[in-house]
Amino acid sequence: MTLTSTRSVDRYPTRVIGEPGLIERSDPTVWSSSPGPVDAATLASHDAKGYSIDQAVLSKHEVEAYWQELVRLTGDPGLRADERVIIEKESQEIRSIFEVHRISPLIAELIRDPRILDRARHLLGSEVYVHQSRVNFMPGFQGKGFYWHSDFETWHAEDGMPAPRAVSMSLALTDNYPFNGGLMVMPGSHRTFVPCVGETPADHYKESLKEQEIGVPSRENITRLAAQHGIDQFTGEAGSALWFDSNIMHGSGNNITPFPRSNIFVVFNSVENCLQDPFAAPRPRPPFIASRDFTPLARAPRV
Ligand code: 6CS
Ligand code: FE
Repeated sequence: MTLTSTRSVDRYPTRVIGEPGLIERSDPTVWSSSPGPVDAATLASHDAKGYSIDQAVLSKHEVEAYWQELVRLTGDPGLRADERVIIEKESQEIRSIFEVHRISPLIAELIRDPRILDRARHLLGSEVYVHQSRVNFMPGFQGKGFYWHSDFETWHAEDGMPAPRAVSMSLALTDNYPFNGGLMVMPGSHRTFVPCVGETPADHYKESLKEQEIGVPSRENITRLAAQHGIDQFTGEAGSALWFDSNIMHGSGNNITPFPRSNIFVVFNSVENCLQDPFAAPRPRPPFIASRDFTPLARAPRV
C-alpha cells in the first residue's frame, strides 16, 4: 500500500528543534511580469521592499460607511459568542472578527472592488481567493499589538500553504499614526524565510490569535534582520492601504493613546497556491482562519 501525501516538498521547513538556519526565499515576490493596474515603479518597489502603500483607496465617505459597519458588527450581541470573534485577554474588548467578508455583505463587496482585487491579481500573477479576512480593533488605551512574525511561517506550518504566493492588504479605517500601534515592517526581510523553533500544539490558534508563542522568530534572528533591513512603519490616513508580502517580518506595538487603530485585513492567495495538509501541525486550522474554498474571486463592476 502506498501512502499518498497531499503535500508538496517542504522548501520552508519550520517548527523545528535546535537552531535552524535562515532560508533564502526561492519564490518570486511579484509574480506577474505584464503591465497591469499597478505601475512599474510601484511593482519594483514592492518587489524590493516586500510592501507598497496605496494612499487613497477609499474616499472619506466610504471610510465612514465601513466604520459604521464595524460599529454595527461590534454592537451585535450574538457575534461576541461567535468563535470567529477574538476577545482581548485583559480588556475583554473585541480584538478581531475573522471571516468578516462572509459576515458583512458590505465587506464582501469591497474585496471584489477592482481597486483592490485587480491589485491582488497583478501582484500574484493569477486569479485569487480569500485565504483569511479579519477586522482588527486596536482600541485606544489598552490595544495590544502583535509581536514580530512572518504570516507565511504560520500559514505554511499550520494551514499548509505551499509557497509565499499570498499578499495581505491592511485597509486603515482610522488614521495610522506612529504612536497608536502602527504596523512595523522590515523592508526586504520577505526574501528570507526564518524557521521557528518549537512543535505546534494541537488547536494552537486558540492561543496564538491572542498572543503567539510558537512560530515566533528568535531574538537573534529578529536582531539580524533588523540590522540588515531596518524597520519601516506604516502611517497613513484612514482610507489608505498597506499591501504586504506574506513573508515580510512585521509586528505592531501596543496602543496606549486615546486614538484607536482599526483596519480591515484581507489575505489574497493565488489559486495556484492552494492549501495542502499543514507542513508542521497535527491538523489544519478551521476554515474561518484559513479558507479551503479556493473559488476565485469574481470582480465586481466598478460603479
Ligand atoms: O495566524 C494568523 O493567520 C494571523 N496572525 C497574525 C498575527 N497575523 C496574520 C494572521 O492574521
Ligand atoms: Fe501578521
